Amino acid sequence: MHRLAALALLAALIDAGCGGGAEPTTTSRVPPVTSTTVAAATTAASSPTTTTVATTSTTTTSTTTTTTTTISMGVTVCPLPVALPEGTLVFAGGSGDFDGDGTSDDLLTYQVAADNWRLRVIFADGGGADATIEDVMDFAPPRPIGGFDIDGDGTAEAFLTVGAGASTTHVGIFDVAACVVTPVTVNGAHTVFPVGASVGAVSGLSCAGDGIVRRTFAQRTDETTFAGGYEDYTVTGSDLVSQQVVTDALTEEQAGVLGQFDCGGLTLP
Ligand SMILES: [Ca+2]
Ligand SMILES: [Ca+2]
Repeated sequence: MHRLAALALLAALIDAGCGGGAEPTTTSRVPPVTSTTVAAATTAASSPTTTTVATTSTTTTSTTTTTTTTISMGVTVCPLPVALPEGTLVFAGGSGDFDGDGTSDDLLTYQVAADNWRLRVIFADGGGADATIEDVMDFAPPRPIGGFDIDGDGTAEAFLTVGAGASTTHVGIFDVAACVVTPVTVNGAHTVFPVGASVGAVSGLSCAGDGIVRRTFAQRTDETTFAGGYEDYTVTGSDLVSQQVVTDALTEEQAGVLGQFDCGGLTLP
């Protein structure tokens, strides 16, 4: 009896085990989760890759375009100057930033004919600009001095000698703007500032870079006394406009210091 009951119980357990085994199989088949995960991972991995590549090339193109635009708008390139014929008498040596681009440009003077001299500015990028130098003394060829920004606008004005006396050097000033070199004038006449000193007279030129150009002068009145002072000019474009003249009686020592050329670090050649 016990044996039969045990067999019946075993048979019942086996039957129940086979029927319940179908459940876990179904549960583990919930693979929708697995396949969804794979599909999502694949999509997510390929999407960003494609997007990143597209973004990179767009940025590069945009950067290149911007740079080109800046170059074409920010720099004015002056025409290349005509090559000087072989044998041309040339004086070089002065420099300054005449176009305000932060690079040093060169100055030179050259002779076209016996009484025809010209000033040339050669910009750092190779372009140039020329102007005729008038009021030149035959025995004193004009020579470049260099550049100094007398009005503080960021571009240097060109200084050169335009002649010389027994004890003085004559200094001329040219304005350089938009590839054009223009003589700086006073009352319509080209600037010619004598600098130097003789026994009886003293003259000088100074500029502080604040838009004021000062001409100094003194004339001996007797053995120990001079009459002299200064005249201040303001700069308007390429014109110097006289603002004031101050004169007084000076000692020989006071007059002596007026005979200087004092514009930045420029020195007479
Ligand atoms: Ca320059
Ligand atoms: Ca200037």
